[in-house]
Amino acid sequence: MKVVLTYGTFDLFHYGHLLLLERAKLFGDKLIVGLSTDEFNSGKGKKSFHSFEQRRKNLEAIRFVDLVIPENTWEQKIQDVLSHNVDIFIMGDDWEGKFDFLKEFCEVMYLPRTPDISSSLIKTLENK
Ligand code: C2G
Repeated sequence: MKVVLTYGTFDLFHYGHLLLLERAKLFGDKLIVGLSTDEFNSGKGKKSFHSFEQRRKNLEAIRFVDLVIPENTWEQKIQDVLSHNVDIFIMGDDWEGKFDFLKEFCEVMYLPRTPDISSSLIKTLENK
């Protein structure tokens, strides 16, 4: 049973998010998503449009997402990798290199982002 772990805000869920999750699941049998809480987001200087519960509902409806856990801090990743027996940690390549410290505990992969779509783009379109 290969376990894959990724993190994100997944606000205004879109095709780029879906393709990341779909590709991540291909590397294992179980995909765990660490979903940024509203409190953690405000710490990132991000205010998401959708609440944590709404963003979690979106993710839990996805066939290839097996478990959603809260992301409360930057520091929890090592603990999450160990407690969930994670084999592969995957993020989009806008994070290239940022999580290499996890290589001591699991494989680390960065996948190409899907171009031309983002939550912030959707927000600007919504304000038109
Ligand atoms: N993503 C993508 N293509 C896009 C937009 C996003 O592949 N067009 C990927 C990102 O690279 C990330 C995931 O989708 O791996 C979630 O993106 P965000 O919700 O923007 O996550 P972020 O705010 O980067 O938070 O501790 C890590 C953070 O929680 C990541």
